[in-house]
Parts: sequence; structure tokens; C-alpha cells
Amino acid sequence: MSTAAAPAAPSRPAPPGAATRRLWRHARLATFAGAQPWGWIEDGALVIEGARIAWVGADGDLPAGTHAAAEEVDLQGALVTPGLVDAHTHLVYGGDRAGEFEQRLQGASYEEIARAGGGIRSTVAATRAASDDALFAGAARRARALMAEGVTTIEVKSGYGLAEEHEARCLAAARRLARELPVCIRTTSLAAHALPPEYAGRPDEYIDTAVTWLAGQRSRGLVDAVDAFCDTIGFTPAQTERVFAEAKRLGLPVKLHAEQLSDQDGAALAARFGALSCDHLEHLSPRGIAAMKESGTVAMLLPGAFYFLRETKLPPVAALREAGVPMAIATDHNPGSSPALSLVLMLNMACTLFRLTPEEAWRGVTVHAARALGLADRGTLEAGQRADFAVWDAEHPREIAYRFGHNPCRRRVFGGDEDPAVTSIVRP
Ligand code: DI6
Ligand code: FE
Repeated sequence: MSTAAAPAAPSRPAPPGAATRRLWRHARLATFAGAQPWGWIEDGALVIEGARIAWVGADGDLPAGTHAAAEEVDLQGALVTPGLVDAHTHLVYGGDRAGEFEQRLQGASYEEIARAGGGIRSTVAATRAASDDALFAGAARRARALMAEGVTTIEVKSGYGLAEEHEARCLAAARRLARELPVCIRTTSLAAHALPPEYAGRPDEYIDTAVTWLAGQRSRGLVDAVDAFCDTIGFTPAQTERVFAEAKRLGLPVKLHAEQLSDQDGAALAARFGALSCDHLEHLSPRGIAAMKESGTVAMLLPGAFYFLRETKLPPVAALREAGVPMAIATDHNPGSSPALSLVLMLNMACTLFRLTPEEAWRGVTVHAARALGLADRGTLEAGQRADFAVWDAEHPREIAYRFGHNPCRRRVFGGDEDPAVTSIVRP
């Protein structure tokens, strides 16, 4: 079916004084709430009041009186899902790493390039050299690309400044995205991403310095969570623990780039600090899985980095499923290991590469992604939740996980308001 012809403007305007109440009717709803697979409602309706969902259910069950007050849109059977949540990105940086891509094609490994001072550190140099406006403009273009596919919440990490001033500039650029674009941004401080050149050979001194930046970032309202890269080319578990201890002291939640290239037992460490998520996890051990289950930590799987680095070791999806650890999916957008700007493509990759079911993949970019950010007010379509949702040219979300290299998002609603930049995209 094609819903591209669905009216872009409400088919019946609101009466004066009722402008904040909107009724979206005759949608196929994947609510991801309740016990039904997909939280499915075949002929559904949403009543939106201001920025919130006031009512969700079968169209035939709409409460009496709703019709009269509401501005109304007939979706003619189009699919509606919660707005997508990209809960792991490194969106703010300068430059690109297309040259490194060529080097890797000629045989150099990601680790070799990193150890030779390229990799993350080359992006650090380009980031430090970029103006505030250039950092913002690059991140805004990338955010817009994600938003065009129905993304309504994006987590953005620092980690390419690696000096107090530059880390703060990157976090401030991320905050500016939320002021200038219709999207919710959650920021994460990732100063423990790589060792900056001025601290070469002195990782402990760098960590001791970097942890002192957190209090200022927090008091300036720049940071919502704290992350670290615990791996052979990142930081040790002991160094990671010092970062987490300061985060805990400041009341900031933690998450971790864990077991991406090797097993450092990072997931168990993060779980001890009640981490929101552990991310990557290709080398996760049964011990790490048990610790994550115990602490309620989300497993954030990143198929873009797995694909782009041509990894062969798969994250232990069957064991995570068996243990009941919630799995989330994100782009991990970054210039080195995952220059992906499509969360919709990640749905397909999560199924094809990691063998998630389409429903697991979808829950991974909605309800479980929201949980990975500690956000209980989004990721499902339920009364009381934020009115963040996407309208798709599809009858069922499995179709969206099945195709790849396309964008079937037709309309995007953020906090109750339709995003005209998505609605107005001209389609064949
Ligand atoms: N793991 C990743 O996949 C990104 N950071 C990290 O710790 C990659 C960052 C980069 O290569 O620029
Ligand atoms: Fe990452």
C-alpha cells in the first residue's frame, strides 16, 4: 500500500480554542505496550493533548465527545509507531575518516590505525580545530538525517574534544541541537574515550584530570550521563571505575562501551554501578550477562560498527534473550567505526547480522532504547507518554525491518507537533 497520498494537513481544522487537541484516526498502531505482540491495534486512534498522548485504543472505542473537540487526521490505515530513539551516537565531531576507510581496505586494522595515532585521535585534532558553529552545523545535518526516519530522541556523546574546553564545546553543540531542532537530545560525557596526545604514556594522569571536568559540566547543565571506553585501545577497568566513582558522587547515571574488541569484564563493572546500558558487547561473557540481568542494565547492540569493522565475533544474542536482558539497537554514529545515519537500516542489520526478530529489533529502537537512556515517558504509545510518533508507508513494522536502503517514514510528530521538514519531502 502507499500512504504517501495521505493528507499532509489535518483534514478537519480544530475549532477555535481547541488547538492543542488532535485526533489521529484509522492507523495501524504498533504501541509496544501491553502483552500483545507489537502492542498491536489494527484500526487504532490516538488522542493527543498538547505534547502528550491522552488516549490510545481501537478507533471504534474512541471516548464519546472526543470527535467534536479534536482537530482530526484520517491516516487511512497507515502504520504508526513510537518515535524512534537513537540511544548511542557520537554526533558531534570535526572532519571525517574516509582516508582511514581506504587504509583499512588496504589491510590496516582499526586497532593498528588507532595505535599509530590515527583513528579517534585524528578526529580529536579535527574537532579541536573546528569552530563552535562548524561543530553545530555538522551535527545538525546528521541529526536531520536521523530525524527524517522518524527519530525523535538522540543520545549524543562527547569524546572527540578530550580537553576540558573542547569537551564542553562538544556537549554545548549537542545541547544547541535541542534548542534549534524539533528533537530531544540526551548528552553523555565520554572524556574517557581515548588518550589525548598531550597525555601520551600517562593514562592515569589523564583520567585523574578528566574526572575533575565532570562537576563543571554538570553544574552548567551540559551532561545527563557518563560513559567510558573500557578496552585494549581505551581505558582499563580500574581507570573506568574511577570515572564511574565520580559520576556516582555527582548523581549521574553511567553506561559503558564494553567488550567491543576484547573481554575486560567491563559489563560486570558497569553493572555494579547500576549502569543504564552496556554497549557493543561482542565479547560479553556469561558472567557479564548475569551481572547485567541482576542490575537491570540494557544490552545496547550496535550492528553498524560490527558491519563496518567487519567483526566476526557476534554478541551473545541468544544468551541475552534467554537471560531476559533487554536489548536495544542504535546507530553508534561516529566517523571511525560506524558512519551510519540510518536507524531504519540498523533494524535490518540487527535482524540479518545479529538474528534478532523484527519485533525485538523494533523494541530495541523504541521501548528498550528509551530505557537505556533512563526515560520512562517515551518508547511506547500509551496514555501519558510524550506524543512522539512516526507515520510510515507500510502496513506492518516487520516490512520496515525487512527492506533496506529506503526511508518509508512519511510523517514525524514531536511533542504533539508535526515536523514539516519530514511531511514536505517530495516523493516519487
Ligand atoms: N567505540 C566505537 O565504536 C567508537 N568509539 C568507541 O569507543 C568509535 C570511535 C571512532 O573510531 O572514532
Ligand atoms: Fe560508540
